[in-house]
Amino acid sequence: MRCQPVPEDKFSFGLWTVGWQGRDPFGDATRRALDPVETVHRLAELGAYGVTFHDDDLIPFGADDIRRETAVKRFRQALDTTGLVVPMATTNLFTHPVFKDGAFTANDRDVRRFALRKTLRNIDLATELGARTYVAWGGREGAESGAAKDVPAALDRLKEAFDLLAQYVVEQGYDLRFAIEPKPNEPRGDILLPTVGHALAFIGRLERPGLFGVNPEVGHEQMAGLNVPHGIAQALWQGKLFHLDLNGQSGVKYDQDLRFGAGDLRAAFWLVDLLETAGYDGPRHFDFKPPRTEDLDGVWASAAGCMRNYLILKERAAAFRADPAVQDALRAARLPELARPTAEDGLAGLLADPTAYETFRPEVAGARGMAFEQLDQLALDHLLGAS
Ligand code: XLS
Ligand code: MN
Ligand code: MN
Repeated sequence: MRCQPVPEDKFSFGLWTVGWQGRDPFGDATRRALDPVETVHRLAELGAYGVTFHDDDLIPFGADDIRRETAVKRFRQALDTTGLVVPMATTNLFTHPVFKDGAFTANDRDVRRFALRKTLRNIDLATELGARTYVAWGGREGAESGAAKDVPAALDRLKEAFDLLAQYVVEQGYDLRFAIEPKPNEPRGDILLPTVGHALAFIGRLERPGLFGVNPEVGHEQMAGLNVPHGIAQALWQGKLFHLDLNGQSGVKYDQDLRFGAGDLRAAFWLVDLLETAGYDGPRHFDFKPPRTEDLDGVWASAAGCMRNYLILKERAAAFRADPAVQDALRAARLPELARPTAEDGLAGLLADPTAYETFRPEVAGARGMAFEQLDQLALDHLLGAS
């Protein structure tokens, strides 16, 4: 089994992931800050192909033009030296106190206008560095109390913001698409567009829906108690999986951002199986936080673990699909039948078919076993390395 990542695997990491210093609501930083240049070199050594960033990860908020240019130049040099690419970038619209009531949906109009300008500025940098996807996570677009946010008005403002961003991209001739990242809560009590489903429905109301897809994060869907492979399967089915954030989460609790494979391992297995069989060819992007118990050695071990676990699960999922016993079990579970249209004879054929109703025997169909347990046990055997 190959556990050593190579650039063709398309593994990418955010600067803010390995760079997280371990500051949480109850404790101070446990690690020093990482220089983005150091991060680029370490990620390349580990076998990643890409690095992503928020504007403020690279250029400190409020930096003057000279500091900005220096930071970008050093970063670009590190990319050139290592061959790492920047497939995606995003905006920090949540750390500075100015965004305490949100950015594109802040009640204060001046804050909304500033948020748009901050985003447009970073879109220029993102495209300069070669990014083709721009992630939009509305971390503070939400509320803690009922009357504080007029939700329909906030959705109008969110639509307005995305329509303006898309207009800018088209007018500049940029080859860039937006991926909206849903999350149910944290840091706000409730966040707008809390799940993949909400985001997909919202995209349909935008002026240029073709430029918008989703960036589902494993843990975010699980924070809402949802089945993440199912959500991602629907995004793929709708042609909207523009990017994704892989990580680990143990059930409905705070956003753990564990390394990929930690937390709900079965969900990780089915997700890798889906991505590898459904033709997704985008980056396998890790958005995780090495726990604050770790020193920098632990940080890099954790990053390597994300990629290693993906590769192991990819091998296990492929072995599951290739196993003749699994193929028999899939037939026994009648998966090929699900792929067959229900009424290829059309509505008229369906209405004229007595076997569909008049002579159909529900008690016989109801008594048929589905053979799912045998199939699932085969999956578990493969996941556990027992086959
Ligand atoms: C936070 C989000 C964030 C986005 C990018 O929960 O996952 O890191 O991915 O802003
Ligand atoms: Mn998260
Ligand atoms: Mn994320």
